Amino acid sequence: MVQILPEVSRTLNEYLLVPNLTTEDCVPDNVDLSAPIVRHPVGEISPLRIAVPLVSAIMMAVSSPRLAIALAQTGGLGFIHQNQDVAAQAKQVGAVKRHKAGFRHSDINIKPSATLGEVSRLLRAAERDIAVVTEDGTGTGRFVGLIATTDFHPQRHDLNGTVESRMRPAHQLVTAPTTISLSDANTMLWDHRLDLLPVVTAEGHLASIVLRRDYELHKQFRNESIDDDKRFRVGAGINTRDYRDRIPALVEAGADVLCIDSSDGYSVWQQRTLAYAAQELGGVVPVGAGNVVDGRAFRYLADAGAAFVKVGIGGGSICITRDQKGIGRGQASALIDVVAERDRYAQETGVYVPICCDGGLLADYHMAVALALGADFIMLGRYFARFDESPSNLVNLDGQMFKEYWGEGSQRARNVTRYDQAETELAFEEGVDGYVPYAGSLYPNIARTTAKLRATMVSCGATTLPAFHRDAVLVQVSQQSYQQNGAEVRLRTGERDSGR
Ligand code: RVP
Repeated sequence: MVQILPEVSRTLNEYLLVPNLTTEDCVPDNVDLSAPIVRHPVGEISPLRIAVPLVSAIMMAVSSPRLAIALAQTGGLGFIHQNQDVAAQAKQVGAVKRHKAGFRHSDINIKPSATLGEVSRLLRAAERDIAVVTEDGTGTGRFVGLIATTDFHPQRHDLNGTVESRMRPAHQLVTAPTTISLSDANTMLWDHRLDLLPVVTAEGHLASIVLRRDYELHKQFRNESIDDDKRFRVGAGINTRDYRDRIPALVEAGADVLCIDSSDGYSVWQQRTLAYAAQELGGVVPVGAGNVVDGRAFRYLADAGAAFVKVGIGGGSICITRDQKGIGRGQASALIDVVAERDRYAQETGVYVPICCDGGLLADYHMAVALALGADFIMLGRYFARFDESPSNLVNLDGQMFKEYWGEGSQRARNVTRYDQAETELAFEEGVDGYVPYAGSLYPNIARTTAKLRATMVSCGATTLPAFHRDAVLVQVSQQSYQQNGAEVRLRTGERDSGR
């Protein structure tokens, strides 16, 4: 007979946290947000931990090497997507592992033939003061010069004039060769009083840039996710079809952790993939599995050896799985069920299997609710897609800046392995293709989000995530509260940070 679960399916949006006593030591600076990523004996430390419990979604529109590097710098972890051939994905993983900290891919570039008006708009949108001029306007084109907001003024210069007419040309600038070390590059920044040092190949092409701003930021990166050789940590998605080829290539490229990328992880295919990684490859790299929404599926994957289990079906901002297939569960209900099983499993077996809450987090405080409900770390797509560091295009729609963002189940991504569809074609879509409001660079956003998480935990009297799991008190909100929260107040200036 059909089974109907007694509980209503609830989302993270339906809960609020009730403060606990805050004591003298319970201050934001004392809050430790570090989290385990992979399974470990109860009472011991996980062999892979991160300082900030945020990881990027295994998606084309989200997890590029650039985003993974920025996220590792700030203490999180990026997962390079598997919706590409094995060699291409391994190359992206290798790019993160080989990245020399401090050298960054140039993202604000313009052609010499562009107008001053265009470069002015570009700089304003990106909140930057300086753009690199390359022959083709890309981050690897022939280096032609630099143009800064101090090089022109709308009242003095015709904005229809070219960038070339006001830029500082390459032959007048200090540049560095690609063989330079970071410490020498930083010395050049100071010796020559530069804000930006272009690193140029022997053929005259831009290789990377070193920013004075990053030198200052670097001192703040006390939380970097790095391995024993001081290389950035990076994760990668795999699937249940070509894992025999993909896993060895990703391990060879240096991936620190893998995750089976699937919308429904409660399958014998995942069990076989995990068994292959454990038996044939001797478990050289931990493999997470998912996604699941109940305790039965958690236990199945934990028994199969999953390093962590990812929770969430149908809640992603770009996801239409619930409409298309009627499959899914509210993220709060799913977490409550899976967390209870994780804790039972730990008691019975002595093994703690971390839980990743994936998708559908619409406000920063939803992360706090998910962690309070027992999640160990959070996977986010829409959140990261909005930043400079995500790989998608920045577009201007009616004067407002957006980044493109599309689901892995959309026609644009056609991730047939994630949705277990036929070889190359999607019979139907499970995701949409759209835009998310542009939110600038990842660094200040992560700082703001983690400041909020710390503040919430302080209010709840917790300075570690295990204490937060143990002590948090949550309450369900009523329909009436939603209506009251929605009461509109017209703001005097600008927009407040909505946390979205
Ligand atoms: P969000 O953070 O709400 O944007 O959700 C991201 C998550 O949504 C991903 O980690 C993945 O689990 C899921 N996803 C990705 N593509 C699709 C889809 O096309 N339906 N869903």
